[in-house]
Amino acid sequence: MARRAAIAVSIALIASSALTACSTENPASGSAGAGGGDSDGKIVLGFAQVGAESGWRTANTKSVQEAAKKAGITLKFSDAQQKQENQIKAIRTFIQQKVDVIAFSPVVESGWDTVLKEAKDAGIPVILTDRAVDSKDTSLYKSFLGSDFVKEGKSAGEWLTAEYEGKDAPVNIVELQGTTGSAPANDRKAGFADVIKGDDKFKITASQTGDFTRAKGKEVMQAFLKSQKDIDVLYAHNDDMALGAIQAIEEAGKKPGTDIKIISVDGIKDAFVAMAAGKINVVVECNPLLGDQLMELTKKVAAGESVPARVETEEGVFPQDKAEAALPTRKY
Ligand code: GZL
Repeated sequence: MARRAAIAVSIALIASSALTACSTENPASGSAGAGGGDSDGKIVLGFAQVGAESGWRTANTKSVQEAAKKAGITLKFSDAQQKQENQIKAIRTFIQQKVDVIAFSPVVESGWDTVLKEAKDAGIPVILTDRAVDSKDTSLYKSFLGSDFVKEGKSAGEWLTAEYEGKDAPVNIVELQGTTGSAPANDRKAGFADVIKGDDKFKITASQTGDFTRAKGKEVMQAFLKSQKDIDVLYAHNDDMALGAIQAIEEAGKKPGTDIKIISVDGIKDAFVAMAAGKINVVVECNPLLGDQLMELTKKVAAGESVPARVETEEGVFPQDKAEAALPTRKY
């Protein structure tokens, strides 16, 4: 009996947290806009965030919230806890509330046409931030603001081919993929594979999702260490999975960055600290600080002005020897 009661309580808790997580309001926000701004004439932006899975995501959320305040835009913010159904629910809520603009980072690439058509039919412009959708109908959104993930994957591959230039021995690679079906996971995998396919000494011997989290990254790396005879390189689609993998590698008595070279993506501070300690060999930057650019685009689409179909962010590649010097200026 007690067990059944405990299960009932935990289900209720999960359900209530999912609901509250879907519609947190920015304290600064007034009542919702009716498509013409809120009660004090401010633009109302509905933002459906992926979740809080990584350091990158936390920095991205902070950037959006701070930029909205600075721009005098009323932000209605939802955290989907990495579930597409929660993001769709949040977008539908924003439509009912008649916000002026909707922006979101699609947790996965597919399955958005229906809800984006509902927003279009309601006359609410949509801006994609960070991640893209695979919809053929590009009239469903006004602009995409974010990174070129294929380029990030290629940069990761280019570092590896340069690192092993002139060597013939096989290079066994394990890959920690991002969230299954997400644009960054699909594209970082494709870009990396495209570069290394030119030299058959490079072999990806195992590749599995770590869902962009430290915990899952550690768990999958533990499995790789058990199932793979030799691992020369880890390619992690984000820093949080790389940092989780470092724990697994050290617990297995190996030296991350030396016994197993590590290539990572994002560029959060913790990754720079690990790089400075010699545990990560290179980080491909992916800029989460999209808030100000998003607010500029929001103002333009709210005023019915035309905006570029794609706004790409500036990013760099940081090899280990650059980490120490770069650390003091890292903004996330
Ligand atoms: C990339 C972003 C990814 C980051 C991860 O733009 O969508 O999601 O690389 C984050 O850290 O979880």
